[in-house]
Amino acid sequence: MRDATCRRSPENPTLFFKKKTMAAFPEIEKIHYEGPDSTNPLAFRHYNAEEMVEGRSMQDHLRFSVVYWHTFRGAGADPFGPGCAERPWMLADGTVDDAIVRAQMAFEFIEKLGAPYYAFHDRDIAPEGDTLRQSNQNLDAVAKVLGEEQDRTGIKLLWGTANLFSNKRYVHGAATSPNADAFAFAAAQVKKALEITQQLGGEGYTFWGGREGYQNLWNTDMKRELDHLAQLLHMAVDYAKEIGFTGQFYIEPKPMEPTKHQYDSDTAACLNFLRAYGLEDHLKLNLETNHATLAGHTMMHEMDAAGSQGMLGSIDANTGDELLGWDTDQFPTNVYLTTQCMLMLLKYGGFKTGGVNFDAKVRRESFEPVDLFHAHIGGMDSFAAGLKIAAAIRADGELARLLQERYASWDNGIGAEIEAGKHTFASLETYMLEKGEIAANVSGRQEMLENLINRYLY
Ligand code: XLS
Ligand code: NI
Ligand code: NI
Repeated sequence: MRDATCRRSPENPTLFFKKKTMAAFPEIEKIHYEGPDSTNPLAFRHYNAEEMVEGRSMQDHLRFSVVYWHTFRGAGADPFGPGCAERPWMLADGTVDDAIVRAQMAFEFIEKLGAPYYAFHDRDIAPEGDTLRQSNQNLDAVAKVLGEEQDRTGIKLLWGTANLFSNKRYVHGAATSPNADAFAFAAAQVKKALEITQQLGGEGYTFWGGREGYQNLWNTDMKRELDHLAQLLHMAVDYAKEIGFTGQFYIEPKPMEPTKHQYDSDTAACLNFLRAYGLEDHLKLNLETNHATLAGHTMMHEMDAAGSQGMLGSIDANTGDELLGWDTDQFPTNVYLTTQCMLMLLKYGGFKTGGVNFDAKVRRESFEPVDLFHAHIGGMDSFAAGLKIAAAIRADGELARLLQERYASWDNGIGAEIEAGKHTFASLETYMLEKGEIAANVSGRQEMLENLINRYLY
């Protein structure tokens, strides 16, 4: 095996230099668009970066991003066994040198795939040291290389974030921990992660709750924990201002896992939280499909809920397993789903700073490096197909026309008057007393509309 011959050992201290020149995917060429008739599994059939859709290139619509955590740090561990994935960058002994090699290999992957963005947690890119100071130095060393790789390839950072959930110090949460020192450590970590994100030109910064929730209300002061979470976010907003970081902040809803209840459980809960604490002008939502389904919603619902409030920022593109009840974070391959996502995105004007971020992992059984390509190609093609179908639905206009028609009673007469604020309970009582009964209701025509959508799909 290629890996084995390269393993660093006390007898072979020069391995680092060898590894540096090693390609992680020597047998894989750059992935190209070959069109819908292609049968090449390592080619795009729908994602054609330069192709124009609604006056914008596919690349600019979709802004695909590869995540560092699942793709370059995940090895397929599950509750029943350790990771078993073959990953050329996991010769690893956890040093900064290894992290640097991994960074270079990560960029080889993203470049061959042709995704324009990536995203990371601080602890994905560099090992945590024995002290905060050491961890920060490790981050600086790897960030320097990431910067060089960005310059070399033109790949950009969609967003950065801090891992405030893996280390045991965060066993009770980070910002919402009963231990004030955990809050302080989290604040220091976010400060540094923000600096690194800014240094790398990151277009955003994401807060996902991690362990910000509770397992048991008997030991939880909910109000105090929510206040603290808001305080941490305000500190981040203040610090961004101080250092001139102009990227977009996001909060990523998730209802449960790892805790049984997370405070940022869904779009509605996040919006309420942001507004209650005066944060609504500073954060938008980063919505993830599998989190939406865990919350008992569809992704389309979450995107509409956020978009309708001007809060749709970015999406973590993945999907759950229909038969499993947890966050399996699989790659999205369902074109019905991607069509819904792209319809919502186009409806709300597309991404400004966000992107289609593949917060997704290959399943444990897909343990060969090439599976990472298959997974991302499938996700990108599914979203590209979804984009084309969504654009066709919009160009045709039939769905929009039927929707408009359904609300026609609001376009003039009493509906228009109510919308214009011209009525009160008293005046509506008078209106109804005179009229006696409402105008006839019309069928919702769900089945017809579902058939209409299928017309664009097949
Ligand atoms: C976990 C989250 C996480 C965030 C980033 O479920 O999706 O990966 O996207 O912290
Ligand atoms: Ni996510
Ligand atoms: Ni998830």
